[in-house]
Amino acid sequence: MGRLIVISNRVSVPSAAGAAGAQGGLAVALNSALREHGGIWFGWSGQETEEFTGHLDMQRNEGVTTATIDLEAQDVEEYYNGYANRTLWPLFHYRIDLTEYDRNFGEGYERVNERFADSVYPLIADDDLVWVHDYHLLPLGSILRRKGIKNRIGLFLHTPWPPTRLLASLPFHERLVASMLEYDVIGLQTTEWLESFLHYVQKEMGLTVNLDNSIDYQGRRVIARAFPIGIDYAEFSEAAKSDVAKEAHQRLRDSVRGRKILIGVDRLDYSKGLGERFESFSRFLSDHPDMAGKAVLLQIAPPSRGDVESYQQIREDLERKTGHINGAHANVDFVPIRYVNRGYPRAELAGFYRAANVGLVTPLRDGMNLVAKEYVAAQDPEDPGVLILSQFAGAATQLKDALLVNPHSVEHVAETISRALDMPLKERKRRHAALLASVKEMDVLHWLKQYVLALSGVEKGSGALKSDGGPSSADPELAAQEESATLGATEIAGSH
Ligand code: GDG
Repeated sequence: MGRLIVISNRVSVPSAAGAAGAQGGLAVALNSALREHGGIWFGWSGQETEEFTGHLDMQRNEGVTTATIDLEAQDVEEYYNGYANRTLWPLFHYRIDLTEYDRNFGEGYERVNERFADSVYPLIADDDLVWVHDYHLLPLGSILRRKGIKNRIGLFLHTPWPPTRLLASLPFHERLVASMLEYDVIGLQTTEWLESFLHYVQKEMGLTVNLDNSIDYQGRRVIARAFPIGIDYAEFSEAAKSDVAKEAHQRLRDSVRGRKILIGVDRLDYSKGLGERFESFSRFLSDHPDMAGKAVLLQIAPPSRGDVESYQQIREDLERKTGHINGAHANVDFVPIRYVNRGYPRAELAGFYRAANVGLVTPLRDGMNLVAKEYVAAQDPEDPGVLILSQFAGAATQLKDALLVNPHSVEHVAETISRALDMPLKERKRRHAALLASVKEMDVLHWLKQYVLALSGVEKGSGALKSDGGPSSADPELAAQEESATLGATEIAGSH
């Protein structure tokens, strides 16, 4: 089998010292996948240049080869801050109220997708599997096809797929989805998003979906399937046992002096339901005067996409809300919400999860949610905490032994917090054992294998193979760069 060429918006590889900051879920998963399978990870460096050059910076870090390009400021504004994060992200998370439609964004999105295609093209050898990730790059496969790439090309979408009626509000929606049908495999996180996608192609494009969920389009067959992503269980449970984790665990426990801990860990994003979560916790405190001063919510929320106004807005809202709730419930030696706008290394995070009696994972809409799985993996099986999970996270389809909640209902979440804190050890152990079995079995390697199996099982595109033979061999300069790629210090950054 050929190599895996992974393409995502951002490339983010941990340094030898370990991840020091916030990495988005996609980055964490792709790191594990590439370490296992080998190949190249291509994407934007996160850097801006005055003029786009297409220069590829190749490095080898921690067993993963990366190839990155810089983008122009206008690209970043129109493609990343614009179409990706002000149009598609809110729309795909059902936030049509926040969705902005701007022709320049659309043009920037297409231009950057072209630039990605031009830059990655020389890296692709005949037998490589090309695996494109996420909403930033939906049309990339079709551009690569236009350039003559006959390889197997797959897409995996990390976000939800919106209902047809919402998607129909996007100008040129049909063109966007039609471009996706140039992939061989379209992977979604859950059957709910899959059904939504299939509904769109049937209702809006009049296509027939076969019994195996494949779609016939312009003489080609496209496979659409759910591949629920998991965490790197082996890596994370090791991290949870490390000295760093133990120290973080102890530090947190000491700091709360015998109080119960609830934990939330999320990129600062409106889809994560942080405001509703804070209000639910406040309601819990109001409804249970006996718990006054006895439970603390630790919310870790590293800032994300700070150039986009709706993210500045959510940050301000949360600061106001935290101040308000803390003002109402604090006393001289107790502050109920610890709201922290920074990231922590993964091992510390694992220690914090383990110290917490309750994991509060209450997004309003989430493709999967890896935090829920990390919380489960980090628990002590002999005295585990309780996971409270939104029914609107993709993870809810797998983690059925969590306490599932409607995150919009402040009362329901407040009652569930009370139930979680009172849950007898026997029930906690039973629920945790079931959750752990699922997290372990459906880990990131399982996801990787299932996807790669599906993609490699596809018959290679019809028509002539690429005439120039492909990458390392075809382009001596790139081959040399690839070979000499050194262990450099790559900046850790969220891939979103
Ligand atoms: C997207 C989709 C889907 C967070 N704070 C810190 C930190 N994190 C890490 C977590 C976790 C990851 O970021 C977040 O992953 P999620 O899955 O919860 O959410 P998104 O970032 O929105 O990810 C999502 C995912 O892609 C994968 O397909 O599940 O639905 O939205 O791993 O631990 N990591 C560190 N410090 C932090 O402070 N080191």
